[in-house]
Amino acid sequence: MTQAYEINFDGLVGPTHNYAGLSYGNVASMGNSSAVSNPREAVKQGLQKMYALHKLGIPQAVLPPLLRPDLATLRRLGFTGTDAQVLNKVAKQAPVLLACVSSASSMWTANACTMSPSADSLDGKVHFTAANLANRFHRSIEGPQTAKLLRAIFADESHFAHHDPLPLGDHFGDEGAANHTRLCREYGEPGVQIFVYGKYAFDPTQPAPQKFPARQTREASEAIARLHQLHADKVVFVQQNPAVIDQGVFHNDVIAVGNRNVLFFHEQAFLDKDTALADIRRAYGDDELHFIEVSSKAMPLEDAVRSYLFNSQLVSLPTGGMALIVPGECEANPRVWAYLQELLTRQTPIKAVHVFDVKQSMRNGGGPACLRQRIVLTESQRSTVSAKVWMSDEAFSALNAWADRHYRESLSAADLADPQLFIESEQAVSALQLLLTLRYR
Ligand code: SUG
Repeated sequence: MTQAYEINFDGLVGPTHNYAGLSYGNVASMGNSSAVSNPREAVKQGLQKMYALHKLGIPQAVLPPLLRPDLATLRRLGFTGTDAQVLNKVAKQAPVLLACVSSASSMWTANACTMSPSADSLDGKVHFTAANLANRFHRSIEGPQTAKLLRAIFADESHFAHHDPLPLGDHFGDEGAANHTRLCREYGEPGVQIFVYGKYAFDPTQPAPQKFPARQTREASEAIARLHQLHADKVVFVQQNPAVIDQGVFHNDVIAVGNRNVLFFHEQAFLDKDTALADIRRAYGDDELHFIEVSSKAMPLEDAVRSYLFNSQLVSLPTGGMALIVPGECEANPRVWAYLQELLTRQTPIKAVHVFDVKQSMRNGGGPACLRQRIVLTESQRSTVSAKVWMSDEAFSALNAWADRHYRESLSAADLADPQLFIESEQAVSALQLLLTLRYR
């Protein structure tokens, strides 16, 4: 086995971070529609979390934001004139489109792609499929841009295989790693990949949510497993419980998280839990495997969704054991906090809980786990990445200074039409490209 590391690539929150209520089925996004945001605080909250994990000895890197507002999309939709005229027209004629092309949603890099480590793929390459995010228009424009960004960072074709986003449309709706978990003994060993889907696209007789959308289809998950050349006996497909989607669990990572030999999940997460766990156990083999199941009695679904307990990052500590990286909302909820204290007294690999304030992102339904994409690389794969994406003392202070220079402290819906905001965003992205020595637009 070649040793490999799991690196958290966190999304840097973009300068247009705002609350527009764009995600039907995501209770935080729906509830905070038209609140005033603070983009500078948002990016700094993310940086604090990244830096703290780096200090804990956990490999950490950044993924830069996509440029917003995305004027090219507005021009495709028929808005003409100078940049300022385009913004003025869309603000008057279709403000919801302005909100869509202004969303800083690329910050939730769990949705950027699905990544498979080289140990799992028949051709021995690291595979990436940028997510098409077909279900939400504001997110669907990310896919091709994210694919370009990933190709720019992981450029060495002898190590990395990139796949275009799946065809757009409901049938192949794909939300990336938010519905994908990998279990393994060591990161460099072959692992089990669990693909969680919300519905079958081509078979309407199968169970599906009634109220809110199922963003990931079984057919999309199967396509990714094929593209990534995964061994059939190491892949498990599991249907998410449609009833929890209808209660606001719009991605599986809102109700389950896995790392190495631990799967931490809510009792109601899966449609057929017993079969799911048996399939995972079979694919994993005989080694020690921990299923940490949280009952509805211990944790009503509503508390889980509001606190984002399961949107924690579950990370391996260099000192041994694992830590849960939870949002402040978990500490603020007495039931959730008591549960976490009790969990730490049990004989499980989870030995610590660290709390972070990522409220700016949480108000749009993005917790700690949404903000990061996990990428498993060997040392030789990692050495091919020439961009300065790695977290360090120097990077932390340079990125904070960059945010101070380029980010506003307040943004409302009305501000999105300001042509100056577009200019500021372009300047921020250009400066960041220089800082990271990375061209991605
Ligand atoms: O896709 N929210 C994002 C949150 C993504 C969370 N990611 C994971 N669970 N992995 C979404 O719903 C809200 C934007 C707004 O309403 O302004 C938004 O896009």
